[in-house]
Formats: sequence, C-alpha cells, structure tokens
Amino acid sequence: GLPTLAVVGATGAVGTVMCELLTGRRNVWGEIRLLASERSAGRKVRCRGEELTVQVLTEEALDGVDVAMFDVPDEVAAHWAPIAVSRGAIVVDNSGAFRMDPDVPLVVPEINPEQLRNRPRGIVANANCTTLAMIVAVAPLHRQYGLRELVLASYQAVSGAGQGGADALHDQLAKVAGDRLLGSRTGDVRQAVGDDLGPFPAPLALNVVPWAGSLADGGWSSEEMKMRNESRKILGLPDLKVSATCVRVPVVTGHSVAVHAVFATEIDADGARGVLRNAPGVIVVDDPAAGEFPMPIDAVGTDPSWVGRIRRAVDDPRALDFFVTGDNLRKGAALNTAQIAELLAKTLTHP
Ligand code: 11C
Repeated sequence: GLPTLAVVGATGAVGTVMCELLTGRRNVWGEIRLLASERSAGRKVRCRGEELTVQVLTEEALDGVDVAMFDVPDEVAAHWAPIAVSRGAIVVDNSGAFRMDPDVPLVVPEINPEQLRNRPRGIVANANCTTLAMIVAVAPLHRQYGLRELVLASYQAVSGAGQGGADALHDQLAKVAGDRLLGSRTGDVRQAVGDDLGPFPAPLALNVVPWAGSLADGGWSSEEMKMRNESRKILGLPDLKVSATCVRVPVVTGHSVAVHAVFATEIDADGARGVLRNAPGVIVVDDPAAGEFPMPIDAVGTDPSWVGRIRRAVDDPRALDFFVTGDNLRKGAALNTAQIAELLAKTLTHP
C-alpha cells in the first residue's frame, strides 16, 4: 500500500497551504492524518478531496505514520519530532529546531536531494522561507560561476510570522485607511495603529521594520543568521561570506530578497539569465522596459522563485545583482516540505 502521511500543525498558516498543495499534487499517499494542538482538534478540513477531522497530537496518533511533516514552533518540533521517529516515522521538519544539526540533512530537492539518504536521526530539515526563495536561484549560478560572497536584503511578508502576522497587518490597514495625514509630520501611524502590533515590534501598515526573529550575537537578528548559516549548509560552502539585512514589509504573502552575489569568475547578465532560465524551480521575469519584474503580488500562490532585475555590478565584473520573490508559504515552507516527503514516499511504498 501507499505510505501514511501525518501533517502536524495542520491548521496553522503553513499547514493550511499544505492541505491545498496535497489536493493539487500527484497523490503518493495512502492515509493522510491531520494533527494539531487541543485547540484545533475536531475541526474539519478538506484535503485531497476528503473531509478530514483534525486529531490531537499524541504519541498514539503517530502510530503507523511513515512520514510526518511538522509545521509547528521550534520548541514543539524539538519535543515531538524525536517522538514521531521513535514511533517509526521519518520526520520532515519545517521549524528551525534541527536545521544546523550535523546529523540532520537540510534539503532543497532542486539543489541537494542526495543528502536525503543520510539521516541518522530520522529527521530531515526544511530551510527557512527567506533562505529558500533566494537559494533556488543562487545555487545554479554557484554551479556555473563559483560563489564567493552574498550580500542580501530581504523584504519579508507578514505571513512569515504565521496567521497572526497576516491578521495584524489587515487589522492595522483597516485602522489607517482613509486618513491622508498619516505618515506625514502631522499624522502619527503609531497612534492610529495603537498597541495591537501582533507578532511585530512596530506597526507594519505604512511602514517597514528592519527586524525579523530574535536578537542574536553582535546585533544580528536570528533571521539574518539563518540566511547565512542555512545558505552555507545547503550549498556545502562552510566558509561562504554572507551578510544579510532582514526587513519586514507590508505584504501579506511573498518574501523577496535583493541579492548581490560575488563569484570566482566574470559573469554577464545574459549568461546568468540563460543559467536561470534552465534552472528547476526558477522563473525569469526580467523586462523592466515592459514593467516586468518579480513581485509578491504575482508570485503568491505559485511554486517557483521569480527572478528579475538581473544585472552585472557596475564596479565588479564578477558580481551580479538581482531580485527574487517566492511564496513563503509554498516553496518557502509547505511546497519544499511536500517535495521532500514525496521523494521519501518513493522509497517507502510498501509491496
Ligand atoms: C519569517 N522566515 O518570515 C520567518 C518565519 O525559521 O522557519 C520562519 C522562521 C523559520 O518570519
């Protein structure tokens, strides 16, 4: 029979997209079991054309599961992923809990699928959504030109912080709509928005916030360190120089990254465009004269990383600048997890 899949965290922002994805993709699963916290248990969710009842995550609920996808906070994954493994499942974890563990492969199927084979802890990690949007475009350029350094600036959507992030932005936009003084010297956005900041340290409506995640050493944010550390691990370049500045913008879904990539050899924009056009998971949208650039409003709900504004640095013939946008809930989370799980399913189908 076909392997049994569990989706842990099935009612969150990523879990919800996962159910949509499982409905649209080629089916490789037998039973699909939706698991969540007590709060969401009993809810009915349509998935793959079936109406499924969300069950409470317990040890017993994991019995008989072949692959368990985890879309839950770090501390929940840290506790429950090893339990799922002890019950016989392979875990594909979308949290940050295991990504940098040397015994856990960090897999992007377009880039390093071979790493799936070596998973001593029974856990495979899915990268951060900001890393994923960018790395799908950077990896094929690295193969062609030899990457030496990345300088990154992100433009991250509020749904990266979960459903609460999306709700916060919509609530704030409703509060600021129509007041044309807001954002000028005489109109205070903080006052209009009030205390309801959701998961963010400052208002997102009519604003940008140069902060995502928690405080790490040296003034860096955890999100910036993830972009550095995960890029190094996925590309197999432990000494890669990476500097990232992560910024939250008033976009609901779709993380964008401005990339300055320095290579070992000279690079030209047309050559890079050719490499990217042939790269799996990438779509090139690069005709500024016609108003065509990668943007979240177009990338949302789609699978690929959209890449454009491709140009060679004026002052360094070995450096390329470009802009990339990807759906943070799809390739950034649910899609990459589903792709990994499907590769595992191929090896698991019971006779
Ligand atoms: C954000 N990228 O946009 C974060 C959310 O390590 O999986 C995902 C955090 C993570 O806020």
